Amino acid sequence: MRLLLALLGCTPTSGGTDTADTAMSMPPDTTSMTDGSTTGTGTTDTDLPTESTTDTSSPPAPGEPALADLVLDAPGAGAGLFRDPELAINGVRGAGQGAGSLDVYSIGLEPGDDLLVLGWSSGVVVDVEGPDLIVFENPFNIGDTTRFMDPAVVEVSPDGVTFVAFPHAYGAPDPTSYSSDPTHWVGFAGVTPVTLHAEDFPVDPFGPAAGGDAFDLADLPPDDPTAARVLLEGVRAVRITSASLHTDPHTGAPYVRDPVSNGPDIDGVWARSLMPD
Ligand SMILES: [Ca+2]
Ligand SMILES: [Ca+2]
Ligand SMILES: [Ca+2]
Repeated sequence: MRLLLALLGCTPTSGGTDTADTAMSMPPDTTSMTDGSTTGTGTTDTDLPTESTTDTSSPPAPGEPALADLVLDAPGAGAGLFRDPELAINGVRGAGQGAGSLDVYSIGLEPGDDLLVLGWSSGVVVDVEGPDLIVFENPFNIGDTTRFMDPAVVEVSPDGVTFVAFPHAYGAPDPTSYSSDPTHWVGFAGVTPVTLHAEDFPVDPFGPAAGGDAFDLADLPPDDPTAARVLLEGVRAVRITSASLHTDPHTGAPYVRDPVSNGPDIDGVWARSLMPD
């Protein structure tokens, strides 16, 4: 996010790419997770969820869209800009096509600062017709041809321990090189700019005007036992990690990332429908 601010501050010219100072970029992480396309065993501690202090004064009725309002794990939380995980559950405040929200919690790329896990105090997320989750990160367009993105893998869990990833694939012609074309990043969060704003543009988070990246529980790998549990029991936890910490099966190496990307910045996650836990 510091780099995002640099980007915003230096008002890059149209069509420019990678105009931010790359001195702060880090080498590709060498502690890659096992690719999330199959069941992974999480190390998340969900014992001490942080209660929400969002503006939702009463719990949503069963079946109503609900903002994730529990921080189940945020190991990088601390003092400083964008290190307060409350910003990932306090409502979505998108900044439109050309700017990134600052109302975000920034996930890092290093062990101990590499994930965010959210949940819902009022129930579990269930599979209904169409998308079930929308993840709002803060990608934005730079001129007409380039989009700054922090692609992220999204995983769901029935118990906060075992996770399964939504299918994702990097489809650039050269998968060893980063592409700022959002159509090359399929099934990732952190790709679509956000227009939804809790106060200024409070549209349906699942509507076409909101932005964000949609995920459908029906798309989980059908033969995966964790996916089967998710569909039966519902989603108790959503885990978000940088794509660059996962292995691209096409290359056997971590998914490439923009040299100026330093991790996803999560503004909020909405669920389409909950049922009581
Ligand atoms: Ca669905
Ligand atoms: Ca970002
Ligand atoms: Ca937020």
